Amino acid sequence: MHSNDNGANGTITKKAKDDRFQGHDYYNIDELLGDDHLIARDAVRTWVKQEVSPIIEEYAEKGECPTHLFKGLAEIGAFGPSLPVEYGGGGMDETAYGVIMQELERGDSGIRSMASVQGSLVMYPIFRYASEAQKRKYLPKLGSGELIGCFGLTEPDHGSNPGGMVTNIKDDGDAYILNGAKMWITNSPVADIAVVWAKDEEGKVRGMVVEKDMPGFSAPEIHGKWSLRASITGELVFEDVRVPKENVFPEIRGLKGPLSCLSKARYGIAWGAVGAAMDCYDSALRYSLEREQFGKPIGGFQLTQKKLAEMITEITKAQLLVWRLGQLADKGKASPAQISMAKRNNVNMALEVAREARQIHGGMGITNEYPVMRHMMNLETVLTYEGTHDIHLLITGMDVTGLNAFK
Ligand code: TGC
Ligand code: FAD
Repeated sequence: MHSNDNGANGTITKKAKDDRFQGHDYYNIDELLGDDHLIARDAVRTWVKQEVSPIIEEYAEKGECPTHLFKGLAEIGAFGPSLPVEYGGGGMDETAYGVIMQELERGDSGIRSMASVQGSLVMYPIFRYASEAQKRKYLPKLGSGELIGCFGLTEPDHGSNPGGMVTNIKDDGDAYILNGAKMWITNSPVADIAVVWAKDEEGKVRGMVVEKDMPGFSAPEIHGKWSLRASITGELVFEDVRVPKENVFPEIRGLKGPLSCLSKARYGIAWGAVGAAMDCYDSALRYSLEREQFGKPIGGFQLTQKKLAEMITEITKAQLLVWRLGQLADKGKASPAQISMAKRNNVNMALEVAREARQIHGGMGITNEYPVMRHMMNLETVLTYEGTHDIHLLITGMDVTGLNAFK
């Protein structure tokens, strides 16, 4: 695609140089997207450039979440882009949701996490499983960022195997009494509400909305993360919390409740990871053209070109994977196993790209002058949360063999 890039004397023209950095759309995937997708994509890209890029290194270094961005995220429609407008969403399709996540994660995985959790793990379960009264009570305020939510599934002793959870509810007249603890919960210390999954007296997994002021509920922060440092993570602790029965999702029973929400969020992560990879590639490509060693740009060395060529090849394959996944999702035909394949492939791809990009930057690659080390550290979390790399492999394995490696 860059065959006409050389000037008369074989040097790279300024225009060709600029063209090289247009979102790295090597296979003209823009042509496969609708106008509404491109408008949403460009609006979020601009917002990220203006609001996220100038501050993100500082927040990541401090280990602090830029909570002031919640409002802006709401304004650009990042919370529940594919949920109906009357329930606080954006009324767009799944592909639009995907490109929005891609652009947010180009900024930072933690910023994409803020939106993933609010839209896919808090608004989506309330939209799908709560009573009409609960939907009306919570969804518009979540969509506008007036309320912040979190999602509690993982426990200290039950991560990959959430079915083993011990957090439980007991019937007590007009309320349930909730006891237990959740671990590694994105946004929990700043959340107004938590969507919590707990077992009832029959051992069935139930979902419910717990409000931060309910006596017996606390959400201490987890400190010491070297990854996703601009995202706040905490626990959820429940000590005889009285949860009114109207806060408990009336119909849904079993693990398919929370797992259906994970499908929604994993889909967004598969797109998001492409954004993080693009940002690393972009930085590495620029650096390789500017940085000179042995009297010429390091981009002129074959080993650097190998790295860059492999990076853009893998990014392009990942773009095509999520583009097709988006089509399937828009028809309601994306299976959980297809989503697992895309989440696993694309996050791993992004991590590999980040590592290669870090090498191209040499020593500068470990500093906060460039975004690659931050992306690389973030992606270690992304590889693990929403189902680890190996859990998604086993989901694919189960899908293709029909044999369940988990039982
Ligand atoms: P299993 O018996 O296979 O399934 C139980 C029921 O659930 C159904 N199901 C799904 N439904 C919708 N979407 C999915 N992805 C589904 N996966 C399974 C399944 O059909 C069954 O339905 P039914 O009607 O027969 O009852 O369950 P299992 O206990 O054997 O577990 C399987 C396994 C290991 C794949 C599952 O537990 C799993 O995915 N584990 C990984 C846990 C995980 O991903 N945790 C994520 C926590 S949240 C998080 O990380 C948020 S990070 C947020 C951020 O900051 O961005
Ligand atoms: P474990 O399940 O203990 O796994 C440890 C290792 O064992 C992994 O490599 C895993 O792949 C491997 N393993 C486990 N079982 C098998 C098996 N059957 N076969 C082969 N290998 C196996 N959770 C939430 O509920 N809400 C959130 O908002 C949330 N946010 C998070 C934010 C951050 C920053 C992090 C780090 C995690 C977050 N999580 C959240 C939790 C996340 O989903 C879990 O960390 C993840 O599911 C893995 O669980 P675990 O850490 O307990 O690891």
